Amino acid sequence: MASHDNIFATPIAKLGDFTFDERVAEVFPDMIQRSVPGYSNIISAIGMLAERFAKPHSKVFDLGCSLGAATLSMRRHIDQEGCEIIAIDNSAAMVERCRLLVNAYRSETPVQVIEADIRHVDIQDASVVVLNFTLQFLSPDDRLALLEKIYAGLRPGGILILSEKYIFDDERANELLIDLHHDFKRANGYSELEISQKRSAIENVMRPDSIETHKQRFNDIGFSSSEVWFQCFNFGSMFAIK
Ligand code: GEK
Repeated sequence: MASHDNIFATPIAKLGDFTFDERVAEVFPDMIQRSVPGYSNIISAIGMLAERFAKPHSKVFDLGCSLGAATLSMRRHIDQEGCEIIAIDNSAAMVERCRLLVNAYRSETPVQVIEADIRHVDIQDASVVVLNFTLQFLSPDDRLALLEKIYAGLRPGGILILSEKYIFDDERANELLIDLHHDFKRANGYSELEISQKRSAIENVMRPDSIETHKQRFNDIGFSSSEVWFQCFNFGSMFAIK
């Protein structure tokens, strides 16, 4: 059975900023399932989108791959000669486990798992790029620079899939969606203490954008179409097509 996330279950005297260390990597599948509404649906649909958009002799990038859930979903669906998946994360603990999981199954589509900072990697000849709950951890300037680099590295007709936590300009709507997310976590067995300690730890490392900000940025960069294709409470996923 997968390890249970109880990282924030007991009072932590000095709450540090959240990091993707050994402890987090160990419980990650449990943590993300119980914390991100719609996570499994999004993972499945990323496979379906990759099946449509992956092209022969092109590259598919999974940026901030963690344990490779999106990579594995895409690998199950892609059937294109010469197509290669490149999964990247800068957490050594995640990359080590991701390699084990990727190597546990055989497939015609090769996967490279690379330990690197996605702000500094080369993106070229891509038909699909996935940022599944990763962009939100970068600073606003880095977000724009990364999205511009992705746009430049995508083939015409290529797709970016961007899943994020959102904020909403309407304060009442924003509060309601945050409350519903907390209800979701309670329903999944997280205590009040866990919810509030995780919130404090993550607030310093994660500053969400609104859906409008994402759309405007896609437009300014030059993507020809973009849309929200999934939303549950304050979490969702968009695509942007070059
Ligand atoms: C999934 N996509 O399961 N460079 C590389 N990796 C980074 C960087 C960076 N600059 N910043 C953060 N990360 C996954 C889930 S988790 C989302 C993604 C979450 C990595 C970080 O190490 C972590 O593994 C991942 O981005 C974010 O489909 O935990 O909420």
